[in-house]
Amino acid sequence: MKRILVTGALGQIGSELVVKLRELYGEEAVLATDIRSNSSEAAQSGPFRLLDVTAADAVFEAAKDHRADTIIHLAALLSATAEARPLLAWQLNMGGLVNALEAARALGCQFFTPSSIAAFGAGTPKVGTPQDTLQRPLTMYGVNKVSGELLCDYYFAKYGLDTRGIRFPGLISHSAPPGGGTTDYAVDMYVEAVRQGAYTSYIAKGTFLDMMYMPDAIRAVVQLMEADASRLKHRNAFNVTAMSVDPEAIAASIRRHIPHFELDYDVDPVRQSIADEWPDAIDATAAAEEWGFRAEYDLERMTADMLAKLEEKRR
Ligand code: AKB
Repeated sequence: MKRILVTGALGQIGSELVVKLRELYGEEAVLATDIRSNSSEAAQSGPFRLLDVTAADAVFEAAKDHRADTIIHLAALLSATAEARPLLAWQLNMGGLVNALEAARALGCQFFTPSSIAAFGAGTPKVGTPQDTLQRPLTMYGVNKVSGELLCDYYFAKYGLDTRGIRFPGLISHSAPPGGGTTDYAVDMYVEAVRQGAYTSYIAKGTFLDMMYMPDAIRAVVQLMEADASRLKHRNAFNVTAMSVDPEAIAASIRRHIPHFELDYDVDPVRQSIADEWPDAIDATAAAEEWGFRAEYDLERMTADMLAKLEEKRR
């Protein structure tokens, strides 16, 4: 029987992951934690505890009190916020990670934390970005993600801690909104398409980025955590993707359901320069070979589901 502690549980990934984990392992098995509470299903459907991940003792106590055997560490600032507040990003993203790893080490927990396509950077091949390649990002978030990957590999090599991670692309979901990311434009486009039939994108036409629908991302976490360790040649962290799209491709897909949808542009130089550093389309062969992951939602299937769910919410 699993006992899971989730940090950053009320963020974009956590809100859906906690619900799924409770479905799979039981409500009481999953302790959701976050710096603040809200009325979401993740906060209300099982145990919840306020937790600031920069407080090492509090992270350890939360994991110990819950008798956790697994820590899923999600609390972090995303790329655009991290670029605006780099020192805070270092303190939260790296400080929180090392505190969560230390709690996992002390209690012998299996460990998951997400990395990102932001872990690539200048000099990384942009198309077919390999699993193992040059990683020299120029953003604070990217620096945090590469450092985090290395730190998690270190805990595996040095202490035998069962650390596992995924380099997520932009994640698209209809429940909890993302906050402070560069790929958030894609989520905003769907929301505004349903709300007002128009969207102004801060990311330029022709900027291709990997994306994935949240149900695939949630399945990926569960599948990787349950994967047979003897098959894993990599650990921190696996490339995964479902599609490579630019704003025009998403708009064209939306227009198949909302023909009058209008897209225009007012490019934000900061977020555009972050996006320009990231790959256009990554190679996810290692995830397929080592733990059998394949995304189920392509752009058209995701668009149909997103728009239907957003419409349902408006009613
Ligand atoms: C962001 O845009 O910062 C995130 C990411 C790709 O890691 N969605």
